[in-house]
Amino acid sequence: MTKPLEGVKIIDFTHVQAGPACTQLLAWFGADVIKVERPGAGDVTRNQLRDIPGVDALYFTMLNSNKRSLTLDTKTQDGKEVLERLIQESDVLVENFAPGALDRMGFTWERINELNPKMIVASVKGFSDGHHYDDLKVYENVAQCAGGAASTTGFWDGPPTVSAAALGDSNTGMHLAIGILTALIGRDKTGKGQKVAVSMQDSVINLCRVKLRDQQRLDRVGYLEEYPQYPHGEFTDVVPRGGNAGGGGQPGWVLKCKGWETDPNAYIYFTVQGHAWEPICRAIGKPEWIDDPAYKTAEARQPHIFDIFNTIETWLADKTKFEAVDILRKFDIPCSPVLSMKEIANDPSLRASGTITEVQHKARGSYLTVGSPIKFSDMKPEITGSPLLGEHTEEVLKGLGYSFEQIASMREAKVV
Ligand code: CAO
Repeated sequence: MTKPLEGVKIIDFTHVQAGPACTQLLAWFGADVIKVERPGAGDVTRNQLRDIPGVDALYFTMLNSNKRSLTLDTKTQDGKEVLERLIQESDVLVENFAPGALDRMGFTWERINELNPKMIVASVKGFSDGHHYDDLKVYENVAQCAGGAASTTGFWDGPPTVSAAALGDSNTGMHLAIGILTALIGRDKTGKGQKVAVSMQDSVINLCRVKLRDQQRLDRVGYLEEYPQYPHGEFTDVVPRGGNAGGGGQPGWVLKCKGWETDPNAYIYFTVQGHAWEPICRAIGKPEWIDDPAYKTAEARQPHIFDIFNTIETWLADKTKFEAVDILRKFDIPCSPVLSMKEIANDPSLRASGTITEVQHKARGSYLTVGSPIKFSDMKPEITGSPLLGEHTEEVLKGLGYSFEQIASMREAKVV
């Protein structure tokens, strides 16, 4: 099956998570992604949090599938020449070095554009160009704090909290992938490459859009009716942390199910959808609430919404989270069990759809990874194992016209 990005050649100058998540996605869809790594060392995640001594860590294998690996010291003269040849025949260069690193290496946008005017140069940085923090190095949690996620996540009586979801890293990589694909379509029309830049702060802010909505509502009316602080608690002039409240007009909360005393994930998320009040009452055995003026409307319910949640928890006490959802789904109530990573890893539906997939790796054997969350009617991305460090160095250099002797001498000089 031909994949849509076949024929697109990508120089993958990325490391850690934000950049690799982007190029991995493009590789799944058919792009030839050549990961350029320092000889002898490679992407730092190859060594981070290893579970098998001497074998690439899962941090690396789960973010670098379907790629080729070229080792190259791009600070040497020979290494720069190899990179120049690669640039001349590639479509996209993706990087997420610290600010200025590519320029210091001698590959400014102007130089790359001179070598290949059709080249798209895509970058992830912590903060956008010109921002007063644009010199900072940034990792995931730094971005979550800078992007408004941490100040609005957690409970009101606790500190700002970061999410386990990679809002700063993988999310930024997904934004960058959209930017690259847009630039590729643009290039079809203009024949010219361009620079595409995404900052981690901006990508987090993009996902915190509803919190900026809330700040403006708070500025205007002084309270936020869907937050647990309303109507009994206090609001200041900044959006507070709302615990597990729903972010829209539908109140919701994480509720205890049977076994919560010993199982940290014996919970469901329960949503009180306004127009579904009647089925909710029927589902939880409270038909008398349907027409009770104290419960009938969302406004009437809000002052005692936590009493309502407590009543639902009483109903849930003898049901596992899966049993509860099986009952509630019949009443069309938006809900889900709180799933542990173990449950996700073994979920038959996720295995069948390819969202969780088992991949073979030359040194580690099989491992689980997250496959494509994007499903196509005409393509099923096949996820292959990540490359060993420098596995494709010779193949790539030969493709660039280097002879066996030249490659051997570069190896000798530790250029590759
Ligand atoms: N050959 C020779 N040199 C290479 C090379 C290669 N193949 N690959 C990288 N290098 C060099 C870089 O040129 C840089 O050299 P200089 O500092 O002398 O210019 C050096 O290696 C280190 O790069 P770095 O500063 O990017 O790496 P770091 O570990 O110090 O910082 C990080 C890591 C992630 C904080 C930083 O890269 C960064 O802020 N990136 C942008 C934001 C980002 O993507 N963060 C997400 C990371 S995922 O959590």
